[in-house]
Amino acid sequence: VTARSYVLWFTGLSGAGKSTLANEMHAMYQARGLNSYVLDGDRLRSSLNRDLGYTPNDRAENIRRAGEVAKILTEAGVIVMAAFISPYKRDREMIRQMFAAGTFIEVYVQCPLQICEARDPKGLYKLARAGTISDFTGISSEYEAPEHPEVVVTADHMSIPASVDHIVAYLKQRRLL
Ligand code: GGZ
Repeated sequence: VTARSYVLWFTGLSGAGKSTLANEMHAMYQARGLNSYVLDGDRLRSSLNRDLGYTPNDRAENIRRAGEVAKILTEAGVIVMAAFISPYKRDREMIRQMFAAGTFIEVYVQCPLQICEARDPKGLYKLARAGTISDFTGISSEYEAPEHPEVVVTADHMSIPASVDHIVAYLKQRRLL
């Protein structure tokens, strides 16, 4: 029996751990023989969305296209992990509307700005503070935290395996796994 497909939509600041978590979830699905795919903002921005920047309008379009791709993949039976900052509530709600009820699962990867900035895996926060990068989320561009996400992982308190377990427990309770 094939499980109903769905999208796990990871939202959070740069450096919060969205991509890492998405990739760990992918490994978990693989181990269970389930077909899943990671759609990553960073990756799409060098391909499908390479014409887009970081203005609110460009982010909206980035998220819209990502949502359409996620939709196509779920229609093909693939479980999708989408990892995008997706800072605006309006854009996330727009994507949610594209999916059948219960098949869009918003996962808030919550991590204080100070910790993301201390991690600064790509040195982008430093560049943003210096003004070299403009419209940087958390520094010079807004992040609207989700009010009613299906799942919250606190990236600064939970280990990666604990975060995966937490999402898995949610999916099991929903009978999606
Ligand atoms: C935010 C930026 C910016 C600005 C470059 N603001 O952590 P990363 O580096 O690897 O991933 C981030 C990625 C953000 O792309 P998304 O498609 O997820 O953003 S959104 O959902 O808001 O459309 C970050 C890098 O691009 N990056 N400049 N100004 N992140």
